[in-house]
Amino acid sequence: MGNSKSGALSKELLEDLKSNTKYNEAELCVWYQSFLKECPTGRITKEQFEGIYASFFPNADPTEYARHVFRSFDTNADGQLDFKEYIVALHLTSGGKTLQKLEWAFALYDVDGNGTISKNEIQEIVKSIFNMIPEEDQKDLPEDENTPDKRADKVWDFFGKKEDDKIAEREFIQGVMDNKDILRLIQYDEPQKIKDKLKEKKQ
Ligand SMILES: [Ca+2]
Ligand SMILES: [Ca+2]
Repeated sequence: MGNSKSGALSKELLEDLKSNTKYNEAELCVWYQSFLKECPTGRITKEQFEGIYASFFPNADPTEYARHVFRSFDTNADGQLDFKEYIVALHLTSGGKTLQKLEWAFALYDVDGNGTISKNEIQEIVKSIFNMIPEEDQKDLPEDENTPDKRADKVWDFFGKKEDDKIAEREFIQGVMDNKDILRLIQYDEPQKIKDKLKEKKQ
């Protein structure tokens, strides 16, 4: 514990992060120093986290989505992200292994954390994703997935579920691996949009 106050990573945490993420010791130490610079307390609060998202999406409302993402990264549910949770988040959102990413996606969609996903939970997350899509862009979405409810229906149909059914983690991961459309529907596909916008600007 004393180590964290002196600005160095404990050996234990370092070993843990080395084996669970793609980062090596040198990288982790650099991340840690910049983390402490940004967050001298060694913790990121929910408000700070929402602020980061807000700065990325000035034309939309990412608050709800940021809240869900924060919850999915706050594995010990203490309302703050410590360095370990932060690094795991970084790892997952920037090219972690597929299985790890899908486990995280499951945690994101399992809003109440009871181990299964209901249709309501799909609707809730999809709705928060829609809030991040500027209205003018929502008009370009395919007819059968241009509202949160339609999109949730589509996901639910892909899984072959009835209204009150639930999706367990293994089934969720398998389904997403087997069907690229599900993956597309459950995530926010900002990259393509940004690419398109940049293309438009160049022309
Ligand atoms: Ca935490
Ligand atoms: Ca649930």
